Amino acid sequence: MPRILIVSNRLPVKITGESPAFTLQSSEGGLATGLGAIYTQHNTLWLGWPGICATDEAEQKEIGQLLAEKNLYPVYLTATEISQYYEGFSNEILWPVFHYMATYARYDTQYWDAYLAVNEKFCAALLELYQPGDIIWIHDYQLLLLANLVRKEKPAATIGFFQHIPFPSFELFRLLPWRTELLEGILGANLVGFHTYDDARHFLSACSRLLNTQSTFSTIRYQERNIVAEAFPMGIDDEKLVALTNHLTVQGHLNQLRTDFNGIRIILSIDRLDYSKGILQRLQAFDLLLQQYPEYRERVSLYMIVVPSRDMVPLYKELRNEIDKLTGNINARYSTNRWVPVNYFYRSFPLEHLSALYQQADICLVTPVRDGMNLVCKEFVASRVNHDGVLILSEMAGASKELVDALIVNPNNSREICEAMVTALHMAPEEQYRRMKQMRELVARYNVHHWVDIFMKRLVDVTNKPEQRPARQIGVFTQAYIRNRYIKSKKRLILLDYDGTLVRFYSNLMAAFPDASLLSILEELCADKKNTVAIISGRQHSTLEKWLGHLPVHMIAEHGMWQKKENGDWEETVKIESDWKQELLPILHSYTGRTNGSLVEEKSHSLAWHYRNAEKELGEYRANELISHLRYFVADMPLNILAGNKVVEVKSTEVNKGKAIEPYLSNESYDFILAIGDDATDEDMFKAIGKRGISIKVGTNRTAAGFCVDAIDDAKALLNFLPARFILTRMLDTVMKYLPYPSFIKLKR
Ligand code: GDG
Repeated sequence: MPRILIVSNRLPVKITGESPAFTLQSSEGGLATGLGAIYTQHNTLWLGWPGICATDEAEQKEIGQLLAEKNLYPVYLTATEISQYYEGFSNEILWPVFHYMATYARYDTQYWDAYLAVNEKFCAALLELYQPGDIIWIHDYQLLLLANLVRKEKPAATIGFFQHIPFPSFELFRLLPWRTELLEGILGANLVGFHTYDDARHFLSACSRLLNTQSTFSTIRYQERNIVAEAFPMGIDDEKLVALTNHLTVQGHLNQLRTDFNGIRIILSIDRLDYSKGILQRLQAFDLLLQQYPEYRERVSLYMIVVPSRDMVPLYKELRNEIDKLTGNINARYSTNRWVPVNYFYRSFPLEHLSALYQQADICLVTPVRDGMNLVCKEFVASRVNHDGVLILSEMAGASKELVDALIVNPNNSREICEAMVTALHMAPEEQYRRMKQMRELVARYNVHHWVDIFMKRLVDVTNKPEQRPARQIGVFTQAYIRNRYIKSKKRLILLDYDGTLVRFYSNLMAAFPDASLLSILEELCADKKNTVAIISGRQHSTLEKWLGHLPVHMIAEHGMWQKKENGDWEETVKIESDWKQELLPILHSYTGRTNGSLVEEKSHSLAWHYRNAEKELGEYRANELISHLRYFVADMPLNILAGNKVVEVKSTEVNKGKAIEPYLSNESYDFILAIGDDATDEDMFKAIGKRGISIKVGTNRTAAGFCVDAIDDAKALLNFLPARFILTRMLDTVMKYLPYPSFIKLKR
């Protein structure tokens, strides 16, 4: 297991006390809570700012020792760096722009200089720790330049970058004066992760518009490297929260809350102090509730925790003042001797206290105006071990894409939030149970361990993927050489994909039957006793049989699931369970529901989502989203997700065209092997053949195949030409006989 070097602006601890008695405490905040749970369980070092500006060498040494015991390594920052890099560039420029509040941004060039300098400082500290083979995992918007700085020094390093806050749409991102540098910084990574598919899409779009990058699905081609950008929705340590519910201290807090609130229902709100969290709008909605529904006065209280954060930034100071004012105003208007409408706390609480609140609250009100993910809502769900309580969640939080059983609201619409509170206060226990059960399953399944595992697996996967050399275009001479090779050989194997290779795509799947010209090419090839011709397709076997069953061609259907035997019967070659199909079908159907013109095809051991008939842009957008969604969903299942030509297919890893042709390849007597295909599923076939045969990709030169042709007609022309008996072809053969093979066409015997 390689070492993982986590790098983030802050270490996941706070240093308290004074020299010589410093102590460490876990710190609040999404990143610390999420990764803090797992970093101790892996071979992991964590590099970051320890939260204090220790200038004294003795102090630094003492803190360094304390941290090193926990595999934590400090990067010390000066007060000016904190003010300009962290409070300035990160929180007065990047944070507002990335949270769609660009008017709050202050584009100060000094901030930029400090940002660059601190990223360089992190780079130097990281390189001191780095050993070849380590995996570097950089976190968040404070370190957008770091991946590329490291890449310049260590070109072969494995670097992942995860952004915890949203990535804005291009129209917002382009406002940044340093937009190009920032993108280039991120592109130093091999894998770039975001919480939601929309964030990943915005990033891909910014790269393509500002840097002119090419991207296919989630892979960006930039400066001769591939960078993958995908969604990895972050989870929480749900088991820890569940275990906490029985904790003695938590039970104590619970009893206290029950006594204090004695029948008064609690609406819970927990956030860091931040304008992106929609705290003021939430207070307005609560105010509206008390105005419009006086019957809730003395019956419902808002329990609002605001954790101090960035309070040195002027905007945050102002926000705090406004929250204080509005809370005071509500309390002044409605408080009675036995009831306070808003129980407001401007401080942080121990997790045990939060756990009690999560359990005791009737409603959790999470209404950020923008949030990368939001972990509070997931923590609330995990703590509801009795499957009760209602979550009201903003549609602007990344979590709303997953927790669809919450009451979803627009955080700027105080009337809607107010009505959602009323609905929640009246929600029947059965309905609460149904919604909470679904959400709990989801939170448990996609927990923080799952998040780390799949990010790491994907990082290793994308980093180790060999760079493909562009395939050679087949011209007249190459064609002639191939024919020469063909003529000289004694036993030939010709493997042909069907759709996109021999026939064009049709809107109607069943309209792609072979025309007379194709049938004649196949007949001609089959007529030669030296040839074994096999059609190897993702199509269902019944369809292939209907269209080509009368020809003496070998046939492999559903990427290898079915094979036609010598006696003409079809045989299911791989025996595997396909229970997973029932689990995935609803997901695929939900995409069909949202994408006019798309359809789901259920095969015996695979599922395909076709979007050929969908509006082009929408189809591609949804296909990417689906792939991203499925990749997360099937991470623990032995399934492959394939992006074909206008189709996304999920199938067992046991089945692919490479495996399907193994029995043929094990026959040593073939001295001429030719394979032609057009999409991702054919790549397995090309890889299996390797240098033993001639592989040809139709349509693109980014392939494992050795050669490529532009179009189906070129592939058919080649197949037509191989056995041709025209005078001219024969003359050409004679010439070719005396010319040596160029190296690229020499085949391994
Ligand atoms: C960023 C992104 C993304 C809160 N109060 C106390 C306390 N907390 C803990 C919560 C939760 C965490 O802080 C807050 O996490 P969020 O996700 O809600 O928000 P951010 O801090 O803004 O996090 C966000 C996240 O990164 C992860 O990627 O979800 O979108 O903005 O865990 O429990 N913890 C303790 N006392 C408190 O009073 N102990």
